[in-house]
Amino acid sequence: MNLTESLLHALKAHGAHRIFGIPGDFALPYFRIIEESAILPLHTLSHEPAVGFAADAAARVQGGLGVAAVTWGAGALNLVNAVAAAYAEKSPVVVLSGGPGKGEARSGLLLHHQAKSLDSQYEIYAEITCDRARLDDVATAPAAIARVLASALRHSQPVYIELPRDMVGVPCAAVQSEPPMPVDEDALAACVDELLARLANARAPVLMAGIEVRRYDLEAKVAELSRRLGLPVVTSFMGRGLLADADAPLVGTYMGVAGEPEISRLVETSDGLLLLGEIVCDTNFAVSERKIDLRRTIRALDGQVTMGYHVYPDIPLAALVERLLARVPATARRFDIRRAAFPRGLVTDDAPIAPSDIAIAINDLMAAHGKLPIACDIGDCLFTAMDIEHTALVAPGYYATMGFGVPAGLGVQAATGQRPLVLVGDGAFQMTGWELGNCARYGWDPIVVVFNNASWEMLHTFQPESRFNDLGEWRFADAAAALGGDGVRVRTRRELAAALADAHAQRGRFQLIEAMIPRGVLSQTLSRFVAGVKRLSMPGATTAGEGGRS
Ligand code: TPW
Ligand code: MG
Repeated sequence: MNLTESLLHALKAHGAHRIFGIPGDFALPYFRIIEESAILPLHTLSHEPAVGFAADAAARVQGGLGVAAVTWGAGALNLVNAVAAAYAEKSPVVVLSGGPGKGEARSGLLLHHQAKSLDSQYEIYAEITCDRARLDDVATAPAAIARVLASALRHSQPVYIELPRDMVGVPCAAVQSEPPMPVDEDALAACVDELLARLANARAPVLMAGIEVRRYDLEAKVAELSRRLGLPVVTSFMGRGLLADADAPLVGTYMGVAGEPEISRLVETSDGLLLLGEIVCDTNFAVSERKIDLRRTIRALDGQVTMGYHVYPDIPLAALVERLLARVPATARRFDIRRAAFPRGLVTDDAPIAPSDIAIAINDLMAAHGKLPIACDIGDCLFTAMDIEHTALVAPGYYATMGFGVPAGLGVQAATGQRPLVLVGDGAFQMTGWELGNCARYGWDPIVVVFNNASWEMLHTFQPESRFNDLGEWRFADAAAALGGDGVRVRTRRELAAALADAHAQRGRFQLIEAMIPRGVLSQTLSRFVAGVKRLSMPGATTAGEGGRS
């Protein structure tokens, strides 16, 4: 076995199912071994950001590890934003990068793709990964691989592995996985005691499920726990899509002033808010009407549990949830949760399309034909998604990078085999929509809805006086056939409903629906979100809706 095969077997053993990548000369040797060994399938895409987003989404929906394989310098540095997104949102993406061989490092010449020094890339990645290794010694490589992959799974964050190009074929021992980290049972017991006592003393406890619940594959267990504890469950904006198919008393999504008032009241007046795996960030909490006093919450995140001023370090979320389940007896307790109904029944007339019409049309489609997983970009499409039935959703809800939606949809379909629905704005589609051209080679056939308002509308809403947020009106639907799919541009609600039905009926080619939305027409959630952000955190700014538009 050579070094690359040893690495590929270890990736597979740690839960990697496929590799997304783009080669280069520093990467050709290890890409050859990826292809010829066939240990993991390889999907090449067109631009490295998409490689990162697809690998991230695959890890989010399937669990295990996502793998993004690139060349040194131009490739790996193109991937940085996607890996930063995965770091922030805790998606375990393994970055594989080729690298200069040892001899080349001593040549005295600057190497192509070199930024500042031969170590620049490694150091840049130190900032956005939780562990790293350069495999320049076969004696230590197996242990280094084991350590790095264990770190990725333990922290649910990206890691970086560099393969010097003269090392990839060198004979190498197999990787022995690291044993799981032991948990201090006494600390765990004390933590669970205190947590249950706090919940028992609370008048109105609430469980907020965050993304770590999904990352550590705990959805069914957390659903069971919430039933046993009799806790109503909400997700954050970022956690939307969690527990969509679990039997949990899920009330809905907390979005402060942007969301449903009843859910906001439930969360903001709770005296026992249990934040399980929730990233405490501004998109989740900055728009609270009544500021949530975090000292009064119970937080389990990043392998530690915090209650008031008590911190229990080294308590993995999985161990906490399992111990809670062991302590809380199973009851047949059932309680009614009033969940707001999502809008259905699109009026199929000749009125122009508003974002909320797209949500209704999708709810109608899923009611008729079953749910589809959604990959969503940032922009009004993500706020619109809050009006769509609970279904599996991947989206950059916190890091908020544009360009995620289309490649994430490809990652979802590659990983799950399910046909995804991609929701994306025209601005974001300009960034990575081109990746749809890769669908034909792999048999992927996502349904893509482009919210085309010829605008960076979300930015326009924050700063209506600026004209630079107006975009050209690109004809995206016309480009679909050239990329191997079918495209249609729709302007009315009647056309929208028909286009969705047609797209659903057509399998085997990607289906692009370009929904033309008049500038300035927003989803209600985005309008309330922007107004809330301005009122609560940008005092003095003009409010949404002010300012003219030509
Ligand atoms: C990689 C900043 C946040 S939202 C937005 C921008 C430019 C406009 C999105 O336009 P789009 O959607 O896609 O047409 P909509 O509904 O607002 O019209 N660069 C990156 N990520 C982010 N978030 C930005 C810039 C931004
Ligand atoms: Mg737009």
